Amino acid sequence: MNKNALIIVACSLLLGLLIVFFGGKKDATGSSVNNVQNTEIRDGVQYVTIYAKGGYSPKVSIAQANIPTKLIVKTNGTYDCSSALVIRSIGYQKMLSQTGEEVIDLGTPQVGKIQGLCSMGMYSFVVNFK
Ligand SMILES: [Cu+2]
Repeated sequence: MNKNALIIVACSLLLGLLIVFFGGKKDATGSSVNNVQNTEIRDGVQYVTIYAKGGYSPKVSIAQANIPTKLIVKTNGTYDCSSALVIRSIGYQKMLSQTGEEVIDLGTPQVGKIQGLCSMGMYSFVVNFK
C-alpha cells in the first residue's frame, strides 16, 4: 500500500514537472520567436534574417524603413515548399537551395510591409518597416 502510494505520488510529481518543463519551454520559444532580434545594421546596410523550413520564422519581423536592406533567407534541410520563395512586391521568385543562405536585395524600403510567400501561398512571413 505504502509503496503504491509512493509510486502514485512520484508519478504525479514527474507529470507535473513535465508539464511545467514543456509548458514553460513552449512559452519561452513562442515569446523568443516574437521578440527575436533578427535585424542587424552593418556598414549602413540593414540585414533581416528569416529561417525557411516548414514555414518561415519569425513570421513577423520589425525593421527600420529608409535604410538599404537585404533579406537573408536561411535554409537547412528545407525539403518543403518554403524553399520556393516568392516576394511579389519586388518581383522575386526563386527555388532556394535546400541548405544555404540566400541574400535578397530589398532596396531601400519605405514604411510599410514586405511579404514573402511560399509558391503555394501556404506559408508566409512579413517584414514590417517602421
Ligand atoms: Cu507552400
